[in-house]
Amino acid sequence: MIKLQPIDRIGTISKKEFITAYKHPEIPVVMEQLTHTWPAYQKWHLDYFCDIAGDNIVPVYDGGERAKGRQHQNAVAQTMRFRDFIAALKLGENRLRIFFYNILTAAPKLIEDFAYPDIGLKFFTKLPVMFFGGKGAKVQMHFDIDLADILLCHFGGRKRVYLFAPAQTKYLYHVPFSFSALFDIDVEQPDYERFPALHQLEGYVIELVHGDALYIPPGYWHYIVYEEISFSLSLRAFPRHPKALMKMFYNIVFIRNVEGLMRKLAGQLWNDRNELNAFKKTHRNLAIELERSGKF
Ligand SMILES: O=C(O)CCC(=O)C(=O)O
Repeated sequence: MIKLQPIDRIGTISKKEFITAYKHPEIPVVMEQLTHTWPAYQKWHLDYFCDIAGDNIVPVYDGGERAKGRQHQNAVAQTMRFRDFIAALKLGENRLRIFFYNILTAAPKLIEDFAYPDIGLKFFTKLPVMFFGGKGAKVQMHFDIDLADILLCHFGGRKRVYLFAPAQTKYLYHVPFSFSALFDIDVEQPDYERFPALHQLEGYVIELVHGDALYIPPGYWHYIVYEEISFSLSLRAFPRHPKALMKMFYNIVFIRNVEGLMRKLAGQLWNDRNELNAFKKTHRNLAIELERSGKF
């Protein structure tokens, strides 16, 4: 199996300790009590969301679909009323997810239910986004385009999160011009025949429960399995160091637009080429690494 270590769990932590022990060395951690004083900790259950935002029309994504032809993998699959989406989750729906839903614009009343914590991160308060999924839903391995420090505050049922540091990218079959690994990579049942580099992969795992706040350092890859219907609020702090800031703009402005243009022009050929190159590059680097270490 993939080499995984549990993420540290701490009750509370001072700003100074958080910066020294986790932020600067870029190590993930769960702060168990950070949300306990928020109204959200008591109030955030599915029925409450339906009361506040049940009639909102929400975009939903199909997490079970890979990129096809000219359609981007993260294209909106359909729109529906929020309460109908929740009803579908309760009936067992687990492919459709709500992804990156900005509650500041979509359901501003929810903003009263939490506070930006003073832990040494400069949060961007215009982008409190939420994610919802049903039991069994999976989030494909990816990292976030904005390279932000993320505080993923979790509510509802349990959710398993796997994290991999940016240094592990060489084992992750990164699809060029994207922020994702190859679609078929399943961390829980790795196919080592197709993806031998996964033998080298090392990362972290944690099971989040209601109220947990997970710190995800910049550029970390994540793969997520919803064990039960649940939802998370992501608070983000954008990079401040000029080099990281430039990388963020490069991702958002250059990579994303080139990808969009090429997908329009070349359709499925573009997907096929990038998937092939993800295999080629990963296996070439793996062979070099194994040869150097004398294992090949
Ligand atoms: O929890 C989820 O559904 C996805 C979270 C995620 O991908 C993110 O925070 O970038």
